[in-house]
Amino acid sequence: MRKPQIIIGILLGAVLLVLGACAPLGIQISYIFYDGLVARAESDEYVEITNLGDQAQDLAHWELTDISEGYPSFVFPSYILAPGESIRVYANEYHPDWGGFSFEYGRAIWNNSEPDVAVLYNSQDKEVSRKSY
Ligand SMILES: [Ca+2]
Ligand SMILES: [Ca+2]
Repeated sequence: MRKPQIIIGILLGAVLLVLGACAPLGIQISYIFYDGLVARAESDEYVEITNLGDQAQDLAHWELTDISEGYPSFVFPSYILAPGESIRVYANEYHPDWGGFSFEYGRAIWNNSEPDVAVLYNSQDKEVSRKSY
């Protein structure tokens, strides 16, 4: 009675593959507020990053970049992002309630008519999340 065991083995493998694909999402770029209300400079544009996983993550040396132009980039200081928590990286505003992160960029970053792509890299330069709008 070998065959049932092989079939069960294959089924188990398939289940594990599906579970792997549904693994916790971890840290994600959850939203890009690209059409700022502040005229011209759009300093209130922001990228929101959310911890959808179940583990806290230190963002030290993580990097957020507009890869459509290749700039600007923001490198995070040490900050523990708790499960379920969201932070924002503003174009050029300071909002302590959202972590107080800013590109400190004098012009609009996120193109209103031709969507840009934001990418988040971890401290090993590995892509963690990518989002457009
Ligand atoms: Ca914009
Ligand atoms: Ca841009």
